[in-house]
Amino acid sequence: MEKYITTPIYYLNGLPHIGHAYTSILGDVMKKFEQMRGNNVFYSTGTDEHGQKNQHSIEESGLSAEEFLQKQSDNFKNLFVDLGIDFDYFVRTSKPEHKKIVQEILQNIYDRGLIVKKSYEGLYCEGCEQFKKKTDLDENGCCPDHKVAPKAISEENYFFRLEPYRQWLIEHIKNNPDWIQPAKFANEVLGMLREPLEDLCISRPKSRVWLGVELPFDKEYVTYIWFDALVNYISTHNYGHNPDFENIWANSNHLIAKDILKPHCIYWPIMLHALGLNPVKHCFVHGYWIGEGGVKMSKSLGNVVDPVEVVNLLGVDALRFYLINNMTMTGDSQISVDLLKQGYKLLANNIGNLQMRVLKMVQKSLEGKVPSKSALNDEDKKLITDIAGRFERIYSQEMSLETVSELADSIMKAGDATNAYFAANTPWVLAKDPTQKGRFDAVVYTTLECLRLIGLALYPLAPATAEKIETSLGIELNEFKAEFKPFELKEGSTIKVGDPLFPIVE
Ligand code: ME8
Repeated sequence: MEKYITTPIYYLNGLPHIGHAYTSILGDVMKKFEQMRGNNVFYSTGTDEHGQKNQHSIEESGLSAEEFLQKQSDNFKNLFVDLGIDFDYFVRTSKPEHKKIVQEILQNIYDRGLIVKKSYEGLYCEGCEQFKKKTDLDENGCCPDHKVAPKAISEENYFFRLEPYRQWLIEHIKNNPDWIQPAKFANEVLGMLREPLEDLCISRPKSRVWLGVELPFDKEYVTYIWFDALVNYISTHNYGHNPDFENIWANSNHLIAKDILKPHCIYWPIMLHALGLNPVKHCFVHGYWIGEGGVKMSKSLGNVVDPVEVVNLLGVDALRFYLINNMTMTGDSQISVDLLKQGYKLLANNIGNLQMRVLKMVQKSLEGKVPSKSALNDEDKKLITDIAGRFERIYSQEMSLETVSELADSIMKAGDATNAYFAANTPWVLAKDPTQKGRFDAVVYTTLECLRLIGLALYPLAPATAEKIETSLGIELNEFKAEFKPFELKEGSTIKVGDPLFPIVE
């Protein structure tokens, strides 16, 4: 089956940070997870290159719009490549192919009388690129996310009516409980749908915003950034010109954080419905990374986690693993360089240590060859089949936030169980006693076989480490598949002791 995974497309007014890195890593983890299950996946991520916020940054930069957008977009793309993210398409909304489809969609709904022009007064938050109601603001009259008072704006604009679709959307949420996951976010959307929906302002006069897609029916205006940006999910597959489009869309999955729930779960499904398309199949919503101690990350507090710094210090795989293992499903999650270092140490002490100890033993006492499995006892077999069974069960499920987090957790648990088994069976004592040769072989085989299964399961989260583990066991894998058949490690294969998986860092 072909699956389609998307991330938000990110604004270019700053450098990519840990939050952007997380969602795009999550998409890659889900892609690899599904590929291991035998599915084809098309994965897109990218940058949102229009709107007032980007426009102000261009004006401040002294660069031309094209130069600025290229430079900033490359920062995201290069970081994602460095993080091992295997995207199939990098969205840039400044591409002509995308702009053309935005205009075709606008013309379509305009011709069908779904857009009206009227004058409007409202409070605009540039940070959110959204109009705000007074009830959306905090006690100081500021946007709760950006802590800035929105600007009063009065102008003539084009509007798309959302209210006629409200009841349909409520029914869709109720009839499709796995659409918005976790369910608490579906409830949040249902809460937003309790009140009538205001018309969505879909234009901006060029006198105020010049960075955008021109309205096809009025050259004095550009398209509202959200209307333009959301279309990326279908322009990527050449909507309106691709006979295979509906098949791809039928298995689509959005990954977003809670900050952009409303555009994705209210504006976007209604836009799609107006076009005669179904909403995305699943919308996975995650919480926010916040600084240690529960404070918001901010430059002034000096607690912003820079993904490039973390990669230089701890490597890509430790960052990927930490992010997937530590995002809680229930709320926000804390992150700092210190917490990441602790996560790194846990990995080093668990999987890193297990691999090094057992391989050194094979090198020293078994001439570097995988020993026989002929004398495995019930305890050995149970450890192996339990670990294989747990991974098998996880990989039998479809990808979701819960599945990938459960995967990370089960890898740590399998590592703990194997380390405990190794310590309890004292193979270094058995090695010295020739009468215990059968037992020694069985303990070492069991440990190696558990390590093989752990390496296989680890691939989506830490691909380079997974490859190193398999190679160290003498296995040449061209492709990682979710096949957790136990006792597959071949007797007599030559192991390779390489560098530690997670070397000590200062
Ligand atoms: O909203 N923790 O772009 P954006 C976790 N262009 N994830 C975070 C995060 C944090 N602290 N900060 C950001 C936009 N993210 C629009 C999207 S889509 C059609 C248009 C991630 O640059 C998370 O995925 O503000 C969040 O939803 C997204 O970045 C917002 O990125």
